[in-house]
Amino acid sequence: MTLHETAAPAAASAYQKSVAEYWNQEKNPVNLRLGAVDGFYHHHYGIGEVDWSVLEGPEETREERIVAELHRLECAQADLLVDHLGPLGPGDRVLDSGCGRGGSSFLVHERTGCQVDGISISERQVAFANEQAEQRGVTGKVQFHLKNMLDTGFETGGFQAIWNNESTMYVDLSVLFPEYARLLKRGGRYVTITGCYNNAYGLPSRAVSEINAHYICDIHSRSSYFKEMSANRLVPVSVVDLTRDTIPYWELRARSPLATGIEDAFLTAYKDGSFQYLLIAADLV
Ligand code: GPP
Ligand code: MG
Repeated sequence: MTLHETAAPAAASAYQKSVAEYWNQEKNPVNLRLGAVDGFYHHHYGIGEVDWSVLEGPEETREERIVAELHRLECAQADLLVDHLGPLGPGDRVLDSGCGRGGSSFLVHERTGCQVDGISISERQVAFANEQAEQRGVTGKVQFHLKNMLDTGFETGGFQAIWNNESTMYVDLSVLFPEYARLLKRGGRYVTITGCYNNAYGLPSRAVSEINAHYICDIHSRSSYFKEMSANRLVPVSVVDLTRDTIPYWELRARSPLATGIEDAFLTAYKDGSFQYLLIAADLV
């Protein structure tokens, strides 16, 4: 592996330190209980129709059924993202930027056999994900690093694909995309699934601001993605509005014992049109 380690710490600014601290402390059952279903620990939301029958049946196993159903919807979201990464094989290297506990990285490796590097500014997430890699026997094929996605120190042109699964709202896109234009091979693929505020509607609504405060993030406008991509040789090949597909996940989560308190803000923002859940896939030209 060729790495040019950066001298700067992964979390350099006061803002980045507060984000790292949030994720170092985070132990939400809605993430840990879902991950324990099959060992894919995700930090993103779900898509697809809910099987509402999970709320019926024996009371003692109700929570277990809800956990499995929320996890199924989150896995469907990850599968959709991987579907957009383009053809990948064991000879390819890919980057999971903002990897969380590594769920998407392991899925990509399992589906394609490619070498995966995941990066996070949270020491705990990186340690958790590397522990998972060891348990799965894929150390050396799937590796996690304490790194800042704005300044990774990885070699130029080494990656066939890069993705952000709900992590671009923690960084300035005008700094992020030049780094991706450097890291990707020419013709390589970038995919993001993200929540963005709908600036056809106006500035961020109160519900969007609540989401920002909850996660210490800064949700970008829809147009900023396209503006910053086109400024950095990233040409969209697919744009999928997943807003309608993610609402059922939030409806079920709001009615589950694993709700964290942010469910109503998501439902309000998605339903009033001020917020959109988008997949954007782009090629580096
Ligand atoms: C979910 O992580 C994603 C984020 C925190 C980034 C914000 C995403 C937006 C679309 C605005 P998680 O799975 O750790 O969150 P939770 O604990 O709420 O399930
Ligand atoms: Mg979650």
